[in-house]
Amino acid sequence: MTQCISCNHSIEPFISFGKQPLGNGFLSKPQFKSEYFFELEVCFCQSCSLVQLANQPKPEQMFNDAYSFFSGTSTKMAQHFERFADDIASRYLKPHDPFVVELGSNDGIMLQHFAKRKIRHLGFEPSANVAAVAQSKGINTRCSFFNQKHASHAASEFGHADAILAANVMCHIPYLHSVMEGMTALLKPTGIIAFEDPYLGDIVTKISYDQIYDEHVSLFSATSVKNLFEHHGMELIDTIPQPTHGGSMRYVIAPKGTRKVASSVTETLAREVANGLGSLKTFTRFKKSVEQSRADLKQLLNTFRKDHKRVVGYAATSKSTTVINYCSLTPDLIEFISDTTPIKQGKFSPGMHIPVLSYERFKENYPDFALLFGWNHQQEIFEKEKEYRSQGGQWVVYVPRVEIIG
Ligand code: DWN
Ligand code: SAH
Repeated sequence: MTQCISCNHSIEPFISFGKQPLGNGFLSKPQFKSEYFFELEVCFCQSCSLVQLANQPKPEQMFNDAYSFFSGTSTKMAQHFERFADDIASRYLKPHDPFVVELGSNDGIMLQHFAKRKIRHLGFEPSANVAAVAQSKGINTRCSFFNQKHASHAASEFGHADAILAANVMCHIPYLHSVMEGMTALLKPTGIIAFEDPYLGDIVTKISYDQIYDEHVSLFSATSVKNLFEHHGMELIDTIPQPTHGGSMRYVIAPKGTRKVASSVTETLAREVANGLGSLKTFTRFKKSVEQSRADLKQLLNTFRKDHKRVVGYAATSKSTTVINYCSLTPDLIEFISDTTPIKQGKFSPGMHIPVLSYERFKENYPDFALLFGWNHQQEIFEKEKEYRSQGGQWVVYVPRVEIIG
């Protein structure tokens, strides 16, 4: 891609992470030989300010019947989605027979709260194995990608939606205009769209470059979201920062002129200008900080190896794939990665092939250092792992900087 997926303007590359495998491409030994790699390069659009990948694997390569991320693996995220659903229900749903649609509803972590209240709902979830979990809980889930065609079919089958929701999904979809057309066809004239994604502002300040991997084709800011939706007669009416995924932003959108625009929108847009999120220079500086972060992490892990310390990765996140491959973290630096997701256990990490083992393996034999790949869940994990620390175990984090937490 050399043109912006939002506005078609030409785009400027500013960092490459080199050849990278699929972020969630956990694999077994016989699959090593045929592993897929692509160049993970990131570009900036000077016209609409969207930060985006230059290339992305095909959606079906990433989202299929063996998708390895199940939303329900974090209890704090489960609470977050309950609050998200409550907020939408109280602020935007009419008392009479409302209808809610969610894109990327995964295992039903959010829609279950509408289902419980007997609110009509529909999830679009292309990854069949996670969709099946939602279906087994009685949540109406269509196993397909959301696009213009499927949205129009849903509108004729179920009627128009009062709210269209998405969490950590919009940033995954390259065919933005098909999604926009689908949303406008499906939404009631009085309806709203609310979606949240990792926020570009946080990624830049925290140097959380691991939010960049195959699935995340866009890194949104309020400016780029506003520009995208304006093309389709929609208006950004609220921006609400979220602590999830290391710093996210919830965007609320409505057909132009139908609702009051909150003062947060002007404030967020102004802050983005002040923080240089519309300037290529910011991203060339970001590249330097990313390189420094890599050097610091490698140096620390090399010292541990020299001192014969045991290092284990904690949580085989999709994000860890970028860090592991960009920093060349080989299995001699990290003994294994502990993860609670059964589908990942017994497999190997994408690219560097570090074994992924069960959480019990971590508990049975604490390492000297645990490298926190699930840094966005730090609070939840530190609460759970008090015992590890009390026995002298130490954490290594790399966001916002490489440091040891004893
Ligand atoms: O955008 C995306 C977000 C929503 O989820 C997707 N593209 C994929 C995925 O990203 P991720 O894998 O980086 O998400 P998390 O939530 O940071 O990490 C989830 C992984 O961490 C799971 O494999 C489970 C594991 N985990 C663990 O082993 N112990 C998580 C917690 C909280 C734990 O205590
Ligand atoms: N909303 C959940 C899941 C996020 S992971 C959460 O925040 O925890 C991203 C999800 O989007 C995956 O379940 C993936 O299968 C789904 N997805 C990817 N492309 C999609 C598309 N075009 N339409 C709907 N869902 C999509």
